[in-house]
Amino acid sequence: MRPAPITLDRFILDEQRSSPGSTGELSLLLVRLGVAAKRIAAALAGAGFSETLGSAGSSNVQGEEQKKLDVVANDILLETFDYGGLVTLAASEEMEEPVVFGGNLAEGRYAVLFDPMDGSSNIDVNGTLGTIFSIRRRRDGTVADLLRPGHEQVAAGYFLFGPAVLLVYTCGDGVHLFTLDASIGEFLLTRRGVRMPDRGRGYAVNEGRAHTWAPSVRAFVDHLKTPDKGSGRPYATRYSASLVADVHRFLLEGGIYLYPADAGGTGAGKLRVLYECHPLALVVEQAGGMASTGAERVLDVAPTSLHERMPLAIGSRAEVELFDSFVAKG
Ligand code: AFP
Repeated sequence: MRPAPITLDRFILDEQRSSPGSTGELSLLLVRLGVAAKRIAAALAGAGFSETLGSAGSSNVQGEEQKKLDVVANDILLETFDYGGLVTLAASEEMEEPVVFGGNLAEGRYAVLFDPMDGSSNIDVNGTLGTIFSIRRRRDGTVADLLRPGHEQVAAGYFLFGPAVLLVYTCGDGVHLFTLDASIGEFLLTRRGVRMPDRGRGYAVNEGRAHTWAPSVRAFVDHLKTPDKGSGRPYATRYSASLVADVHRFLLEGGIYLYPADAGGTGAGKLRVLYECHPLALVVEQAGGMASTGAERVLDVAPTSLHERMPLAIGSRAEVELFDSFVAKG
């Protein structure tokens, strides 16, 4: 007889049983995130005929255009956390202020941060998209609970909406990958304890913005493109306009994703510390990779405001260390 597939809920329950002192609340939250992933996947699949493609006619706190599906996914996630006494506070890239779940105030042990629809320029062209989430302990139930270094995350992960729907997460003891089996409507374990290759052959960066980068960043990217058989160069460009999609590729194949600071601007880059960088940094580190600002480990950064941005270099150890050495040389 073939072994029974391991569903997401079975996997999470087994993990819970093997961690002494666990209350089961985090398990429940992860199972609920699995349901949210299916709901968002259904909304994406039906967007072409339910008139949810295109702009919502509004902009988020950063002044970026909101797509209707940014709003739909944001609402689905808020509904996911709004009951059952698990989550006190939720903040997202799409909302100016965090939402406090009044009904959960007494018991909710967690605060959740998320980017509901990462890569939203891909929505209207049927490109790959993702949702990123970060789970933290609730402390005093205020925004200060969220402005903490990334290494304090209890769990983090993402959904990837590509040819298949994937759920990837870590609770700080390895990275596990699940694939949605649409025929039964369940996520099934496809890889336990994912390990990222130490080195890759690909890089992802928006080179159209090279004129805004510091000379050291340009020198690094030029280095990757300069042929040298011995060290596997030139690298291949792999940029999809979705951070989740690119990071997922490098998680499996090795390589580096970069969104450098705009040297002449704020020096902060585009990506949000809390909704994008911290959660993906935890996943990648747990798989043996690295995430750096060029000068600092991403997980050691504590932002001072909710929507703060940072430069990001994330991927295999060899390429991120090399990037850091280029930045250090100046
Ligand atoms: P959106 O979700 O607003 O499209 O941003 C996506 C993103 O944060 C990240 O997923 C991409 O890698 C990056 O921004 C794309 O930004 P550029 O359009 O500047 O290349």
